[in-house]
Amino acid sequence: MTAELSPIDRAKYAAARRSVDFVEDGMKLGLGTGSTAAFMVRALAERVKAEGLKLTCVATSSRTADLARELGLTVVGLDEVRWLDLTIDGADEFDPNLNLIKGGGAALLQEKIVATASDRMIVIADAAKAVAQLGAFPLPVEVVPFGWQTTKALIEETLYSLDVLNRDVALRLDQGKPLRTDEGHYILDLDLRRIGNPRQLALVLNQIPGVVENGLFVDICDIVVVGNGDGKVTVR
Ligand code: ABF
Repeated sequence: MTAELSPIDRAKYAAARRSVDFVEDGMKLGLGTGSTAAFMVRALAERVKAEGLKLTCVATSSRTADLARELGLTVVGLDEVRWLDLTIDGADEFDPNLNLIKGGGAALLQEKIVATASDRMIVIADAAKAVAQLGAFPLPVEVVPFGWQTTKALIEETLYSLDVLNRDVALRLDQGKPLRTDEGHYILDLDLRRIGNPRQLALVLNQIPGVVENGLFVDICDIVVVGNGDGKVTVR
């Protein structure tokens, strides 16, 4: 299978396959969103078929739910299980403290709800996602459609006042038509370059009226499974 994959997809595939080793029979499992998570869902479905595992899964997006059901996995709503043993999901960046930027796939709200409602969260990622400091990847911020341009201006003004944003960077906030999420919300991308205090920024952003959630995952991830282009995997 991996022969025809690009090096980055080989890395994602390797991390995804290794993460499935953490799944035990009878688990209630959160399924992430993105291309690495899709490799994981496929590997999980193979293992369920081969070993007859009994799993109850909760998806973090409609596209993950569709893929999982198509592959024969049992997918239920989060409220049906209330709490999960484990969530496995991708990320856009992870730092040495296992804090994450997520949301490049516009699924951050359901991803954060599901990951938080889990005993453990495992992130699967190719090695390029490892950073010394979060922020090179534009930070996704989910806002309600009502007055979203005003919310964007509020975000800019708030971050200017905290010196988190310098005025030339903010002009790059305009990313054209925002992405719509499963909930019909919009995703804005904050091009911050570096985030000195992810915990503070996450709290500040979510206080701004109109902001639903942001892509900073602080103190949520327990383990990162990192895949490399040669197929080797490290677990941190
Ligand atoms: C999802 O996976 C998103 O939160 C994150 O942006 C994305 C990473 O995508 P990929 O695995 O395709 O690199 O969890």
